[in-house]
Amino acid sequence: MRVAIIGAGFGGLGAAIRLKHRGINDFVILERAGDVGGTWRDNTYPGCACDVPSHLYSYSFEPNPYWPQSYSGQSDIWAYLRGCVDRYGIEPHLRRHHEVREAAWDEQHGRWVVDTTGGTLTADVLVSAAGPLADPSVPDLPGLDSFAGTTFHSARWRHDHDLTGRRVAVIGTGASAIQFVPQIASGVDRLELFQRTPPWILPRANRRISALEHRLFRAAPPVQRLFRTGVYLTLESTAVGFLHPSVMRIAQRMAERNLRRTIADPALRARLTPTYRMGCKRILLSDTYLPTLNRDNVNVVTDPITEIRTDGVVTRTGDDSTALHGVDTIIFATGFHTSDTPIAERIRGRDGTSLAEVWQGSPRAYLGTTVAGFPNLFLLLGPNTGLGHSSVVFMMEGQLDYLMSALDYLRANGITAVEPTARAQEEFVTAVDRKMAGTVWGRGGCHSWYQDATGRNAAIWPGSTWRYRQRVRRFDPGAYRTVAAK
Ligand code: N01
Repeated sequence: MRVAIIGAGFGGLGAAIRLKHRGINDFVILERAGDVGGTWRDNTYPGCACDVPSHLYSYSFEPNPYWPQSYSGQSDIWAYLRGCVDRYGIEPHLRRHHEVREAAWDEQHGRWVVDTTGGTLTADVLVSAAGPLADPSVPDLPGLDSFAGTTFHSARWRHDHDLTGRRVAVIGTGASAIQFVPQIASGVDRLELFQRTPPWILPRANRRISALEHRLFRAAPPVQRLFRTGVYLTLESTAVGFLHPSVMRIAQRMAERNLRRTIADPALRARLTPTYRMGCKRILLSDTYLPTLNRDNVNVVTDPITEIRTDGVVTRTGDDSTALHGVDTIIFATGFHTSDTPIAERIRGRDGTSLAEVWQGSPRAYLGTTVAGFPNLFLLLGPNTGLGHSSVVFMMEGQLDYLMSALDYLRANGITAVEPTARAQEEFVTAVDRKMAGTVWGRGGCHSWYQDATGRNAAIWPGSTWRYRQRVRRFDPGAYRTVAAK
């Protein structure tokens, strides 16, 4: 059995390691870039770090006793992933600079034909670990091409462009912006921060992990496992708030107090106060973002952007006139192509139709992992497997359990291919939607990247992670149509 994995980030490397554990060595990882790491390779903006505690945001089968901080930075996480490549002997399976141009199911031979920039190959099973937050999204603002200065997206930081003394526009105030704005504000001449919707922000409470703890975790792995379980249970208990919006009001009051304590100017505070219920967009953690907005050289602009001119960003002011915010650099912190991820246009199923064509802007999958019409395709962090409260690595490991169990089933029963029935998939999606309706993410809460083109929340798993892990613990052939080997 040959497996092709798309992407060498957390998901793809995790799949590779689990395949090796299972004794399956005939696999390749197709990586479009020159190195592994996925989002932790690409996002190098100042202050980039994980907002999930490191001991949980790492593989359960590869604990790292030496995480330097409770919320580790990009370089430590990237180093951890590269270390996994060495420790598990993944290098021979890696195909760098192999961007998938098309992966099409060949019904006649019962296999995937994968066309990449480095050549064509075939595989029995295709695992897409391309990542839900891999392709930066830059809004199509009128006049953007005419801008005379420098523009870039936060996920493609231009380290060759010194920001010292510059007039900088930052567009967007999500998880990325709140991490780098405090890092750059003191060095720039002026920072114009364009906020469309204010985020809810809670204190981050990061801390350095002591040398004593490192020694303890190294010497006694069960202690580290216990610690990880403690972190997991703490985060998992916050799920109650997301599932029952009334409980979330307590956290909302904490965030309001945080805002009152930090921002003295009532006009600025009003602009920074969200008007939607907490949790329906990602809750952000920072101790430095709000204080930075008090700086004299930082201006929070809440008027809508109408166009970009050669010398700056134009907004429509309250009295219906316009204002030009003169800048020489524009940084887009405007998120990613999520429900319209490019890889979906490149994966073609049994009848030649692409995932994007089937989904029509509204991604759906059985257990967020397999898709009707796409035999032997497994998605890691597919639709409705993202989280607002805990570690997606935990969810992804559940999907890897499911994948391994499915491969066992194929091998043990001489089956060429499995594909979920349309009915099983629809029932799963309906159950997810029903559950979602009562949560903080239900329709009508707020607009966020969690929603797809139809307004459906296609990103979040609306339940406990434990429940999801139970669902994907074992492959369930009853939900599948199977094709026996010829
Ligand atoms: O992107 P976002 P991000 N005009 O989509 C605004 C993960 N992550 O890169 O809210 C003006 O959250 C948009 O405004 P609005 C994490 O899962 C994790 O910051 O849509 N503004 C918003 O303010 C996160 O959720 C870590 O009204 C426009 C911002 O741009 C996900 O990545 C760290 C606009 C986009 O925010 C994405 O975060 C960083 C327009 N046309 C990121 N279009 C960790 O710590 C968009 N915006 C693990």
